[in-house]
Amino acid sequence: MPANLPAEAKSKWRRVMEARTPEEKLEALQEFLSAVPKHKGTERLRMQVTRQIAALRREIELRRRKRTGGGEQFFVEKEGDIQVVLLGLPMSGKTSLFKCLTGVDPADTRKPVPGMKVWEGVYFQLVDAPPFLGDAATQARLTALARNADALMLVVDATADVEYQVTTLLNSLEDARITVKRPRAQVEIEKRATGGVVVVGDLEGATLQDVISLLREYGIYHAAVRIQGRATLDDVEEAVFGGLSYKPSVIVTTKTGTLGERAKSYLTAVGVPVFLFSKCEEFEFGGVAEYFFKELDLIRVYTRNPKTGEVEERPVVTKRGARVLDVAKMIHTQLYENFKYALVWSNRFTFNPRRVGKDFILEDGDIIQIVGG
Ligand SMILES: Nc1nc2c(ncn2[C@@H]2O[C@H](COP(=O)(O)OP(=O)(O)O)[C@@H](O)[C@H]2O)c(=O)[nH]1
Ligand SMILES: [Mg+2]
Repeated sequence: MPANLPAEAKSKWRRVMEARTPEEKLEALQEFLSAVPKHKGTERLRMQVTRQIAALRREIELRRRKRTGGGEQFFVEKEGDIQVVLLGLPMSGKTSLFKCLTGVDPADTRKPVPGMKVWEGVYFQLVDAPPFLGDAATQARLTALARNADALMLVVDATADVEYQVTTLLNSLEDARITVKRPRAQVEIEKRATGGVVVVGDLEGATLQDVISLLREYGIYHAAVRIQGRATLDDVEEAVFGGLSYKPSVIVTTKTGTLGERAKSYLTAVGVPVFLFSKCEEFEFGGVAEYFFKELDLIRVYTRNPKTGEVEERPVVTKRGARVLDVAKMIHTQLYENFKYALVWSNRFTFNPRRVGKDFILEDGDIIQIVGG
């Protein structure tokens, strides 16, 4: 990573951060890039900045077209628990897969079309997206759709060139700083007006003071640095240049029940789970759903009606680590405001139910009854 950047490059990076328009930013990025020395240690940074410049050029082009009435942004309001966008080249089988899973038959997919699929009480909102075309405008709109989603299904025609299709999709996502594989560490830097530098999460081989000094070199004096996993100083520095956004993803191959050896070995190297779609009734959506659910670090909590003793069929879906009070808030503000204690049924207890307080941490499958005062 960008070890030992000269002071000149660092000060040029400040100009990038201070840029207020895409045009200003583009110019500042180009100047920055020319100030970065070329050696092994800066290879990744240079590649990243090059991609950023390419993405920005596309954004500027898109804006220009919009002004002349050329296009609009794609956006699908989230419904259900997990939003999954289907991406693929034209005729790759997106709409067939979408129809199979949701029962919805889109008449027109020049705009994204949503549908719902339930798996074990979890509501997946699937979005059949327009196809990836070669043009920059479509690409920008589709990656914006992907960025807003929780997870992605990359749909590829197994009777055509699999490697070409997957690399096209992955390169476009990468240009938009979206990764389909879980990074070792995820670092997010939120700049603030006051309060100094605060680190939330674990550092590896670095101290808070190291982070403070590093950020100061980039002209950042106040920021919240949030880390998932364990981040090195390099990971933090990479986040200064715009962090990666992780979207759990699967590849779905279509139109045949078998894959050629070439396609198989290529897909293995890509390293995301692969599912075959040829006959609708044989498609293993359960495997896809379970993978997303796990990668997104979610749990299901079931609520029990105190009057009838019945357990609601649809669980509350929330992040692992959620406390009783967080779930109370999600069910009803009244339950939250009048909270006294809760009863929890869980197969990890020897005796059920257990009476717990507001900070008790729930787990997948727990049943909860909230008692107010
Ligand atoms: N034989 C076969 N044809 C398929 C399969 N999935 C899609 N197709 C066909 O491939 C074409 C493109 O499919 P479609 O779902 O519309 O692709 P989209 O453009 O990605 O939405 C259509 O003619 C489909 O009937 C499949 O599993 N088997
Ligand atoms: Mg389609």
